[in-house]
Amino acid sequence: MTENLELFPPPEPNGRAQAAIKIIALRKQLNAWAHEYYVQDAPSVPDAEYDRMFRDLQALEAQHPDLVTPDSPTQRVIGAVMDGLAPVRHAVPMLSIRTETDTEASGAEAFDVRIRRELKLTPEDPPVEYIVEPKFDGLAMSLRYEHGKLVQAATRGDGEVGEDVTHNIRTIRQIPLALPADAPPVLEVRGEVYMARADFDALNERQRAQGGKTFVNPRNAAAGAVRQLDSGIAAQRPLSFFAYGLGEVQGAQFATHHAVLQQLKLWGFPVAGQAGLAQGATELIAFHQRIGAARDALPYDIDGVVYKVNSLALQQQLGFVTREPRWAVAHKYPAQEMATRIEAIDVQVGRTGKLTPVARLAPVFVGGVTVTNATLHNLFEIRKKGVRVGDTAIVRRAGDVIPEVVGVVPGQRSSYVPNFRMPAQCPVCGSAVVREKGEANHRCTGGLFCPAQRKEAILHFAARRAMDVEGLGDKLVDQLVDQGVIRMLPDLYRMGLTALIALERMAEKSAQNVLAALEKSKRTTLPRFLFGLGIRHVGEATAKDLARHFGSLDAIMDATVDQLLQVNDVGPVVAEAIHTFFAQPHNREVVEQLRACGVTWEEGAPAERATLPLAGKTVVLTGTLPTLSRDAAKDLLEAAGAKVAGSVSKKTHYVVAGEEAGSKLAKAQELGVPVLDEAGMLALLAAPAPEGQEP
Ligand code: I6G
Repeated sequence: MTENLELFPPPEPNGRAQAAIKIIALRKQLNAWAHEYYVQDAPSVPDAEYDRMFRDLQALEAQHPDLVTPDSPTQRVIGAVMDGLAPVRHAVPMLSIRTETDTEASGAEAFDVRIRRELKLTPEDPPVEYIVEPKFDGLAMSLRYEHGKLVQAATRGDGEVGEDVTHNIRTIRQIPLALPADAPPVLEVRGEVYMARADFDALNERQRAQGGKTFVNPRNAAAGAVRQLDSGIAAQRPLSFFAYGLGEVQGAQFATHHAVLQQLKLWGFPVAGQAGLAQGATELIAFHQRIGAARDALPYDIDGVVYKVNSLALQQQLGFVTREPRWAVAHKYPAQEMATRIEAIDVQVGRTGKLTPVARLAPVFVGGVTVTNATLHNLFEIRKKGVRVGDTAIVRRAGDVIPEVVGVVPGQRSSYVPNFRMPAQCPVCGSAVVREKGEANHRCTGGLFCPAQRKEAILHFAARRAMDVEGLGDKLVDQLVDQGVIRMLPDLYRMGLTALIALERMAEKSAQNVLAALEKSKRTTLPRFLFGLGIRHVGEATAKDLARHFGSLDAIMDATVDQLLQVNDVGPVVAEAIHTFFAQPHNREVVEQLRACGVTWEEGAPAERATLPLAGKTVVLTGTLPTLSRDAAKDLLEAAGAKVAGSVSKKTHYVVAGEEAGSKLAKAQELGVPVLDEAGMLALLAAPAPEGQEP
């Protein structure tokens, strides 16, 4: 930017001619950068640099209002609010395109057969050359440039007469307001205005946050934006554009559609990167399949591909049937959105206890499969979308994503239907259902008891940082639960060798190892056990704080919310979650049974934090210690009241360093933080609590 500023120094007073030259240069540079950013997706300068130059241009134009022209990058949002959209007669009609509804490969073959027949080609003649482009799910648009300046943007309308939406289309950064000098004096560019999926999601998110209307799909959002009367609103709806053809052109000629696309690219228009040439039906089919396979990964929605005869002379020879060109066809993919009736709304309980309302649908073919269920996400989504049983819903299924109800067709309800309500009890286990403040999801509080959550609960309980049962992975847990060997957590400690060996691919030796690991896990610590119970919001650190504060499990189980709030770092949400968990009789029952199976830990008296030897001290571990694992050292330090941190600062009290300690050791030495080895750390742990010394 410094260089550019030197190129364009501030204007001298009254230097109108000089200002005009600078304005032109600034616009040229800004347009080039905008093209790199919005069309090529390859910016060469940071945004801040663009913004600074943009402000320079604004300042210059403010000093010389007579030099402001509509094609200046400062003039994209013109600020005027229209009374209505004026009709525009297209100089060359905007055609529609024939659709090949056969979504299978034969759709491409049928098109090729028709073309060859029309051109009277014999089987001996070479394959016809086609061009293939993705078909965007957006709105057709015609952009008219006169002497290189955008003068009008119009919708398709009925093909003859569309609507003037220039004020909104100017806000689309991918659309050039001015063309290079070699552009013909009259040029109409035809293409599709659309909204990228990420922009659509962000827009809906913003609308939701502001309590505004959300949109069912990117196409509807784009259509709404294009037809706004106020360009200020349209500017906030992020639209994109792809060019795919020409309308009226004076002063330029082309031999092929491929050449048209190449030239459009050179004039600064975005052209679909997937477009390409295909020789004959076989290559059309390959294209259809290749773009179809990439469809879900594209950042925008496409509903098919368009095949066109590449030679413009052949296009002319083929001509039109009514309003459709014979030389082009849209070959569709299976629709990703379809309308169907909602027969019922059920509630499913997920592995983590989340309750998900699911719409039971009249079967509908969407996204290539027959769909009978679609997620409604949560109660708030249902309310927002206004979904009720009996409604005609729009169901979306894209790729492998779970089908979802994106909205309902308005005005179809003939009688009163009550609003859907979330059940107060879990439909699987009957435990209380709760929704925490500020959360959208309802959850079952059944935890360990709820069959829907069983597998997840077992895996969490057995995890390394919890009970550390080696060898109890998800495949084994799947089998144990599916075969009914384990119904609740304590069954883990009750199953025998015979039940394990009976499982698929379980050798006796492996079964013995699993049982040995389970036996070993019985001797544990209170924090590990507490963490292993999977109480919502109780992570390792909270489990440690709870154990330290209360000393025994019974004290924690019987604590009131107020007592729980006394614990370090426990706030109202966490206290409530712990209290609700232990208020469920079945959760207490699980705990008792685990104890009865021999799970033990050492309990202590409620700790006075200040009497712990390392109370108030921050320690950093680095390198490999000779006998203790990192986790074991951390457990010991935390049990002694220390806070174990990840990085060294002036506030660190000790660094415990083992072999191959790196930068943390160097930092400690640099800051003069005391460095201990493992023996030094153990000695420190054994020492009485030091009083009030700071490093
Ligand atoms: O509606 C359309 C979408 C895409 C088209 C089209 C297209 O090409 C990629 N091409 C033509 C020639 C027409 N409509 C009429």
